[in-house]
Amino acid sequence: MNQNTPPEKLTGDLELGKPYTEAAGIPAIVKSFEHVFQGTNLGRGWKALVNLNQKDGFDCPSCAWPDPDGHRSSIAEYCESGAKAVADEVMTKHTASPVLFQRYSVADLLEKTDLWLGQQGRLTQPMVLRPGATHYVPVGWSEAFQLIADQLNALDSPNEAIFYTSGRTSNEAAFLYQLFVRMFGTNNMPDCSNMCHESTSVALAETLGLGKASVTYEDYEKADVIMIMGQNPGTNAPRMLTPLEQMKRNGGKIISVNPLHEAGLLAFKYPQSPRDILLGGEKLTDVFLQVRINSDMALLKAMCKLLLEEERKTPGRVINQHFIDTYTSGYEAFVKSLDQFELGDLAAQCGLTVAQIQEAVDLFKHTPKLIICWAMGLTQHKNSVDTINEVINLLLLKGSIGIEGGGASPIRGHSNVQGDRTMGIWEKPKPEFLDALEKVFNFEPPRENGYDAVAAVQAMHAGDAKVFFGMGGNFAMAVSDTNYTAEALKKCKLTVHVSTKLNRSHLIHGETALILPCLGRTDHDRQESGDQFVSCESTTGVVAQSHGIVEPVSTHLKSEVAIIGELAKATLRGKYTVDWDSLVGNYDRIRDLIEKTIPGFDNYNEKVRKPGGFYIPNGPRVREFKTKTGKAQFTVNVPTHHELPAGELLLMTVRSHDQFNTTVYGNDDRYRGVYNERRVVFMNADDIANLGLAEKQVVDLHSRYDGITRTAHRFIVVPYNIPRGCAAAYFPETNVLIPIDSKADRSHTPTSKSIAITVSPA
Ligand SMILES: Nc1nc2c(c(=O)[nH]1)N[C@H]1C(S)=C(S)[C@@H](COP(=O)(O)OP(=O)(O)OC[C@H]3O[C@@H](n4cnc5c(=O)[nH]c(N)nc54)[C@H](O)[C@@H]3O)O[C@H]1N2
Ligand SMILES: Nc1nc2c(c(=O)[nH]1)N[C@H]1C(S)=C(S)[C@@H](COP(=O)(O)OP(=O)(O)OC[C@H]3O[C@@H](n4cnc5c(=O)[nH]c(N)nc54)[C@H](O)[C@@H]3O)O[C@H]1N2
Ligand SMILES: [Mo]
Repeated sequence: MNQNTPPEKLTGDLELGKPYTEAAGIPAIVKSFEHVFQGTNLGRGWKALVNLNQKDGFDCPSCAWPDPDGHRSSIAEYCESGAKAVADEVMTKHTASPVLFQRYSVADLLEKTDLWLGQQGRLTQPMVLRPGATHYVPVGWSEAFQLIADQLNALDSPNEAIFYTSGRTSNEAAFLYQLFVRMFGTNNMPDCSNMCHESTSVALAETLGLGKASVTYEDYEKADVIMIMGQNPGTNAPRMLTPLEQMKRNGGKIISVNPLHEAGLLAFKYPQSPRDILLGGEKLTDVFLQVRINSDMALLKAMCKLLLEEERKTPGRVINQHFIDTYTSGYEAFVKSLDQFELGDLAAQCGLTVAQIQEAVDLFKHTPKLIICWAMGLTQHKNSVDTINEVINLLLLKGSIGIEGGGASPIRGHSNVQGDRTMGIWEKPKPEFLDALEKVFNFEPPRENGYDAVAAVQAMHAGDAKVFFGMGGNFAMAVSDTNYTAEALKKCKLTVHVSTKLNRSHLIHGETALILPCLGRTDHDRQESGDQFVSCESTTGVVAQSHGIVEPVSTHLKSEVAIIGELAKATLRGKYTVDWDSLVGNYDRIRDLIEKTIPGFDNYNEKVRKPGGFYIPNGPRVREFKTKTGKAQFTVNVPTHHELPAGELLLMTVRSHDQFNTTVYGNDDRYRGVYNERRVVFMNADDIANLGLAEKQVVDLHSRYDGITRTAHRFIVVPYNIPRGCAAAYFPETNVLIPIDSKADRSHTPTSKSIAITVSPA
């Protein structure tokens, strides 16, 4: 039994049904309402739903999908996942108040499932776990700040502290947070991006000069072809299905590249369209390429080879030579490198035929209006940066960057993960950013790079870092190698979490631990100058305001901005000239400072008040590429071929339909036909037979790496439509299997989607 993971027990109630062949529709609406109203006070739940993603409401905390630029549904721009995330935050039947912590010791709470922990409701008061204590007890805010400040100031170096950020933190809080951390003296600011789209940020910075999407919301509807790679939008970005449906109605085509036939890729019923509900929804995918795990680079290379062949057949119609000559560099070397690869070999690596790949290429060979979308299926492998570079090679061949209806579209996860980076939450800040901070705030920011998420764990483990401060998130469960990470956190002098809900990271603690409860996205935020709003940046780079509307569950909650302000005052003790109280009292003043420091935020306070917000400048969108060569960069990348020994499978760790990252809403994964159990492993029926296993057999999963075997106990075998040699299971339960130093080259993202495992009867 692993002591730090969710209990490795089975519910004993697993039911298997048929996987869905469409997403949304009536079941999703019903589910949304069930989730909002179950366990909530009716008025709060309804109030929250009608204000979700409205121009004067709050930004949905569930994902970073942008809101439509123009029309918005009058009921709500919501989806089932958003409704669940909102319900999770506004739920009031229970609260995780001091009574809960009095009743259960930390050891008792560790025995509970993540589902149970989340169900205890919102945290209501700051809590402290003193050295050697068994229970968390209430603590006053000022004592809590003093305790943190004393520990921080007692460190031998500011670099012994780590300041993590999850991606829900607003622009205002993020800017203030990084300012405080840099004034304290370190760049140790790992964030959830390190485990998420870091490979994207690295690849796009190398190739396009900006680590962000080059498309706008309208481009999705105007595209001729959208290729969706390694993403499950039906569960993780359901509002994306609305423009996809619209583009299909406009005659567009969709190619899906995924080892699984995810429901949301197959067909969609718009939950707010009576036509869809009566007549059935829109078939979404035209060509489905069921690739093996991490064979996407081979697929993209095969596509590029086929495009070049097509160009020979119809010169001038396939490749945009003018774009290539004017805006790119490295084309010749790239084309030459393709000669090393045989089409048949590349297709075989993917588990596809050349004819299947040709069918996809035929859809976009004569149009540049091609968008490629991707998410975790592309970013969490060892060679992810190279794979994403290959995505860009294809788009550059077609001249699809900087045109209407075309471009690169990483789909970000957390609702403000992109904004947090823009605000400077980054362990590798750009010199220009630090120069601006120095000028505006008259101090010398630290210049050396800090720890990313994996390096932070290793530093704590080695005793080089002693204080862990988490602004949101659930670091212990999110990062890889759960047991190693737990050992690392337990070595700390102090662990602090600013949180809305109870989670396992509060229970895997340092010598002293603090939980600081904060307002969430839905909560009304009042400060000295009156009601405040915050702002967030979507995946397409729109910055818009978010205004909480429900009364906070407890008068003890503080906003993240207020928490940072108080902490900065206590720690820095007037060392710098920032008037933290004045900034906390009126967030407009923070936005004024952001405007002074970060390019693209001119007239921030005015522009952010416009309904729908504003787009921040984006070089690639206007064909300005701030790369080393000043041009968009073709790159030469070599595909990795996973030749696994007999008996091994390549495991990808994915999200179920009933979770938000480490927050488990329920034990179902409706779209995949799994009910009442999360400890399942999806396998190909032939692999099950070959390994001498049977449907519903209970097995252990093992990964062997550098001579160490890691085991995740008790998973139920579920036969599934997945390529041979591949397997899937849910995170965070499987994070025990991923070695801490198994990470992507250059981006250091844990390899959560390619872990070699063996399976043995439990
Ligand atoms: N409801 C809900 N919404 C969410 C989240 C949530 O947990 N719940 N999380 C948010 C966050 S932070 C993020 S980052 C996003 C995540 O959104 P996704 O990236 O959609 O999330 P995953 O479940 O990790 O799904 C990865 C998909 O990639 C596929 N895949 C895995 N390996 C490969 C591969 O090698 N190649 C290809 N082509 N496909 C592969 C899997 O089959 C799966 O469909 O969602 C955000 N939105
Ligand atoms: N094996 C495996 N591991 C993965 C992944 C994977 O696909 N496979 N995905 C990775 C990805 S993409 C990501 S983004 C990370 C996610 O990593 P994190 O961002 O660290 O994790 P979350 O589960 O999103 O964090 C949930 C907690 O955030 C707190 N919270 C919620 N809202 C707020 C708020 O408004 N303010 C504050 N202060 N706290 C709040 C709540 O207390 C809740 O318990 O996990 C990564 N880990
Ligand atoms: Mo993410």
